[in-house]
Amino acid sequence: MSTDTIAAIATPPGEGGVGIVRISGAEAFKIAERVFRWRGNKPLQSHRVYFGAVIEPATGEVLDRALLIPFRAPRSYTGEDVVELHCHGSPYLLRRVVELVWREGARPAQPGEFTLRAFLNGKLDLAQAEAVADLIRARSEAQLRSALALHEGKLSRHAHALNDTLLGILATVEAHIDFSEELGELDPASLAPDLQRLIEQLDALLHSAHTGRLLREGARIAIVGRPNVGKSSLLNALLGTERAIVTDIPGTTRDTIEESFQIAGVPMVVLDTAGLRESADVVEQIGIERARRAAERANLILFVYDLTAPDLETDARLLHTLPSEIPKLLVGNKLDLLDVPPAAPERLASTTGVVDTVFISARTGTGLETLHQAILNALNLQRLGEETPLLTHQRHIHAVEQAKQHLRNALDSLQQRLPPDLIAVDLRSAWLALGTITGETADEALIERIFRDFCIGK
Ligand SMILES: Nc1nc2c(ncn2[C@@H]2O[C@H](COP(=O)(O)OP(=O)(O)OP(=O)(O)O)[C@@H](O)[C@H]2O)c(=O)[nH]1
Ligand SMILES: [Mg+2]
Repeated sequence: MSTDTIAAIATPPGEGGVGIVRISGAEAFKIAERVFRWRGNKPLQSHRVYFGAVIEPATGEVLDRALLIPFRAPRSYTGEDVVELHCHGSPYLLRRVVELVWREGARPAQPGEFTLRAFLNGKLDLAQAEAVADLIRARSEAQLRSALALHEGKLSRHAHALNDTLLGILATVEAHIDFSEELGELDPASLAPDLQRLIEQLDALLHSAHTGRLLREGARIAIVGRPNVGKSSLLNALLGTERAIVTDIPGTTRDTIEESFQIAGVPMVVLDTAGLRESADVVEQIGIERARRAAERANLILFVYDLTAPDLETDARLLHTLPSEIPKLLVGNKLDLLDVPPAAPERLASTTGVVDTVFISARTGTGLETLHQAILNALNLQRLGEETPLLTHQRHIHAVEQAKQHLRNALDSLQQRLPPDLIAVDLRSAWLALGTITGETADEALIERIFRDFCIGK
């Protein structure tokens, strides 16, 4: 590992109230003392804030009045000596300050290099380092919460515990290789249940991946149904604004409308589509085609029908033409116009993929809260962030899938009473795969790939 001193602007490009230049490495304090003048000029003490001036050491020219915070190793972000210069947030000024710091002996930091050093110094593991990038990119409450959980080490601890159990099993198997005479043959009945349980725990993790991905990318919800049932009204009600045109003319919506919103902090993208019907109108036909495509790419379909003018025959036919594998909520609309409670739409509800029925009035807002809950339930998001950590990264999903496959092989070999060294090979591969989550078993190429995606200054 290189231990030279690195420096970069840590705040985003553009003007801001404050801009930060970060320096990390053995020379950080020395460089800071050359480019910064403060009252008394006594040696810098860790974890204090100094008010002073950034100066050109050669000329004494003042570049900015600024704050300086020194962090002595190992109590810093990177685990090395770190100095932060909090200047005024002018891109030009920050450029001059960082160039001055480079001239005085630091070199420009690579993308993610501060966090890489934190990882190499044991301040963070790989999953936690990835969480730093997630935190920076979080755009909703739910993304923020899942990034914080990852950063705080929830997944790391879980992966670590699973790998510990795995090592225990491996130790038993290896003992049977080394001391086969004393210990006799490996007994499948004694090890199989432990292996089985591990596989189940990995399965539970993989199950959370679906939720994790929805959180990262936002769930796509398509509103579909016959013309005039109130799809655009529902879009407006969900968004709380008059985004889409609503009229009593069937066929009002032509093009698909896509908008972002959140339910309980979970990011969602909702799509309003053209009403589905046979149409001779070319523009409407194209709209209907787009509606079908929107439905095919959705995580959830809200199938809206009109409680006041039910045509269950046609609705059932339409429902059957939608992709059967995508979950659907039946949304009976215009509840405000009914004098009697609506009947359960059994004909429709029996269609494959229909998970629930909700009655609403898009006009008055009745039933919207129930619909929110039904959407979270249908997407399996209602028990967010409980015991099992969420797998939010493709890399972590892959690691768990690999580990599970190796454990399956090990279990097969065990049950077929194959030699213990064969079983040990699979157990070791599973351990290697699972350990890449925290980086315990990650190789250099993997580590480099992860930090390459970071921004400079992080
Ligand atoms: N009373 C009542 N009227 C509603 C409700 N929701 C929609 N409407 C009315 O139903 C008509 C159609 O509403 P839209 O939202 O345009 O229906 P749509 O499904 O988007 O129609 P297309 O875009 O033509 O497919 C309008 O006159 C709305 O005001 C409701 O909950 N109650
Ligand atoms: Mg519409």
